[in-house]
Amino acid sequence: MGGGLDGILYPDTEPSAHGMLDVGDGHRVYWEESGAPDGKPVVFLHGGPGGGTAPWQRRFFDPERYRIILMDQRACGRSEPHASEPDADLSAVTTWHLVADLELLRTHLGIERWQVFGGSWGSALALAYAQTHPERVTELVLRGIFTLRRHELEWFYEGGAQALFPDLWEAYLAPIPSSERSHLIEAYHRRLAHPDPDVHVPAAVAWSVWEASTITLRPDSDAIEKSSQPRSAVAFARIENHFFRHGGWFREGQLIEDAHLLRDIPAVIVQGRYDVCTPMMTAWDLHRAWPEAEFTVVDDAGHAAVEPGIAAALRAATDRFADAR
Ligand code: STX
Repeated sequence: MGGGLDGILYPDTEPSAHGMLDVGDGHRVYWEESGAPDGKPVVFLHGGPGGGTAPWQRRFFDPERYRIILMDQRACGRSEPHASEPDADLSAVTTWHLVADLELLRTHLGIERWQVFGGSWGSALALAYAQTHPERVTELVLRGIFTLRRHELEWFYEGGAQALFPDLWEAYLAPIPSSERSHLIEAYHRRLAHPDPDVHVPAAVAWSVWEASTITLRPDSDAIEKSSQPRSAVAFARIENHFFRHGGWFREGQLIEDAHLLRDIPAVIVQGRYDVCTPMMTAWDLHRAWPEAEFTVVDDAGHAAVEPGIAAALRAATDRFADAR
């Protein structure tokens, strides 16, 4: 992914350091650093939850001006133990564990304050982190706003978005018998948690392919194919489903209600007009609650960070913030 972004994003650079940080509860998280060692620190928060990071995500930041940190959240990407393992235990994988992990990583790397950049689930985690530790955040760059309210989850996983993708919705429903289709997140949970790969793999693939095939304005066959690889699909689907069953461990509406805590943090919100996964209603609610944040709607884009108009707006934001201290 990211191949169509030459000319929009920066060239890729290799990490100058990487490691596994012991965050407790038996979890170790992968982190890496690239760009300028004495540059402005930024942390990239990946989506899902459960998506893991990828090298192209470094490319949103000028490698001569930014110290670029990527971290795979608990149990996905290169972090261990991995949620695809048969006996995976997700009891210590919650939003608030991830917020604490970011603080551990920040201090481990000797960083006082950093820019926080996140899209989709990454925007939810960025909001949760910044609302908990506002004094640690220099700027926020957010895309495809997702706050895990009940109606957001119902829209995408319980039946709203089928209005736009009835064909793909049939494949999402396929692993679930009709008697269980009134509560799809719970029905998926029973299959994803099942120890037998013949049960959890097809469910994980159907869940992940639904998401991958609806997040871009036009179908991205590469991304769809990648989303069906069993190891990453099982981790992605298990972790997402686990977070969504629990509403992200937020009070309903918490991330929007608490936006006032962010007043003093310079911020940019980038939202695709045709985002089917996290429709613009949520970004709009956040904009209304937090008018100080710059709000940009990209009129010819869906959800994904790789949509050209979205990528360009994100890069413009990080460029503008690059020399701020
Ligand atoms: N999940 C939205 C999200 O964060 C509700 C997301 N969707 N797909 C992704 O992230 C990947 C691109 C990481 C697969």
